[in-house]
Amino acid sequence: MMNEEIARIFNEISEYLEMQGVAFKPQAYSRAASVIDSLEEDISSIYKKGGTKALEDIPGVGASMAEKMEEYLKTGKIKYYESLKKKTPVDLSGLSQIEGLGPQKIKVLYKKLGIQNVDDLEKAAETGKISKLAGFGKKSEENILKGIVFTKKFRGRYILGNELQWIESVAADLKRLKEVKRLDVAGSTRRRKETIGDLDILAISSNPKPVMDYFVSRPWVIRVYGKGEGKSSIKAENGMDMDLRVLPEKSYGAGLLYFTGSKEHNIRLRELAIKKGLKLNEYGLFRGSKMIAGKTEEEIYGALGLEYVPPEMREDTGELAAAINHRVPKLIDYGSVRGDLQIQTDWSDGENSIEEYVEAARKSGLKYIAVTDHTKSLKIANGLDEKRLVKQMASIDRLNDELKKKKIDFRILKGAEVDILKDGSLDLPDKMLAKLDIVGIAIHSFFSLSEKEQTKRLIRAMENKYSDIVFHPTGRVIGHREPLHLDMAAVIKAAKATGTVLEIDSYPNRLDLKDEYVKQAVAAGVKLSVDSDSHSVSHLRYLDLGVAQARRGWTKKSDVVNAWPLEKALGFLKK
Ligand code: DGT
Ligand code: CA
Ligand code: CA
Ligand code: ZN
Repeated sequence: MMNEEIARIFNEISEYLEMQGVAFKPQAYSRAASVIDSLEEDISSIYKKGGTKALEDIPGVGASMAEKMEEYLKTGKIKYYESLKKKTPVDLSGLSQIEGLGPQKIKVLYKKLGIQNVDDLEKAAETGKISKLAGFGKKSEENILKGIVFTKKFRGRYILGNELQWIESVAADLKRLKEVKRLDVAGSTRRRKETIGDLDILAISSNPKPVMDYFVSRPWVIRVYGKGEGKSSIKAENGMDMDLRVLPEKSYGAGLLYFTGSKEHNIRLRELAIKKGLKLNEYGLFRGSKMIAGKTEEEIYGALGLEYVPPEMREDTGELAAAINHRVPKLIDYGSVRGDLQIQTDWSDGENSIEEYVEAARKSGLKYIAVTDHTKSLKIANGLDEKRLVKQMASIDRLNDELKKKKIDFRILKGAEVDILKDGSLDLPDKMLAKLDIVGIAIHSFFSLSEKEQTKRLIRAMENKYSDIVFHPTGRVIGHREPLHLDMAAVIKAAKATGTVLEIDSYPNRLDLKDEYVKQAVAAGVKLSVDSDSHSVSHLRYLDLGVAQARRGWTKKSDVVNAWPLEKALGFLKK
């Protein structure tokens, strides 16, 4: 919203002025910023009603600030701010997040060492340059390094799957209040983006005060940035920032649409509205001053002549064209995976026995699982050689017999996560592979081969007639390991040609394939599997994260082999 944006700019102006050693003015700007940020009414509507005079009525806002706000509303820019930025081109908001670094110190670091951003800062601290500056010393250099680590860990983005349970418990806690009529977590969380920055929570309530009182006084709140009846902002103990906004029921759909984003999707929608002579904002869809839609998202999409777009698709990757033509795919539903095709047990590096997995999988509604322990080359994971695999297969036969005798509708498939060796050959001989129900193939070594070599290696492995599924195809680990160098277009083409399934690994820091490749694979007619890659029964719950990634890649149920009944899935895999 406009208010937040102006508050952010005023805060930065304050910091720039402080860097220059200007007296009083920095405090004035930062005071005004915090008032503006906690205002109920949007700056643009205040301005519309009473011009700069009305803006001056805002506590702490003087004539020159009101002028700058007017300039921003009219041009989207504040020249004064731009010139301050040019004079000292440093990433102020990034640097001032580091504990103990204020504008004065940032200025010295820039003037003496040319430090413009956190990366520069880290290099300088690591090479001992900061401790040599007057007023810094060894201790503060150490603290800067610690602060950088902390910032990267706590102020960076969060992996959605690691936070989702907690987020859902927070939402459930707030929903319990009798004053809350409806509550949703919007933003990137609702779009199920693999990483999230902050939380944007929306609610309907006719009595917001007790809701806000409750919100800011939760025991896990470590800082309250602002509290009002329309909006409150806090920092949680895990470092995550959170806004709660209370909206009127008649605007709730418009608010939900706006704060779900993505920003790019919003911009496209607004452009479309303008083309139709309408105006769309977070309060509703308007013709002139008459609101024609706003209560629900469906109503707004409908009034714009669009089919409803699920949140996971709202990334401006062609979804509006699909919605205009009423060709939005019917996405795979959450909870529709019937069998998990990648599970590691205590035969290799998993924590639980096959029996424990069967029990947990049945409880979570699955109809089949494939046991896919690692193979012998992966020594650190206690990979299975042929002898142990034969033994495991016999024990799976016994367990399946028991299930049958008890008339339990559940099947355990014999499988393996077969290591792909450097040359693209597989870690088990064909005569072993022939005995398995599910042959998953995966790269766990030689991560840095060139794109040409790595692509050739993977495609050669896919061409083995026993290969069924490529597990975690690109090998990335979010925030930890870059993806393999692969020509994904060639891999997708080979998957289609060989009938090999590509996996969406649902593990929170993998989500591999990622959304973009999922979309390309689906468009090419390649089939997918959504697996948990469980190393413990508690990981089975990640399957819906994989479904989310599938939805972000426009996947239908018919594209996902393990959303099908077992016989049909095996029919496809073994063909
Ligand atoms: P995040 O928090 O970085 O994971 O990503 P989001 O998508 O949750 O973004 P956030 O928290 O900055 O803002 C929440 C939503 O509000 C965003 O998805 C779309 C909307 N929004 C924010 N800023 C703008 C803007 O400047 N223009 C438009 N049209 N929408 C915006
Ligand atoms: Ca957000
Ligand atoms: Ca936000
Ligand atoms: Zn693996």
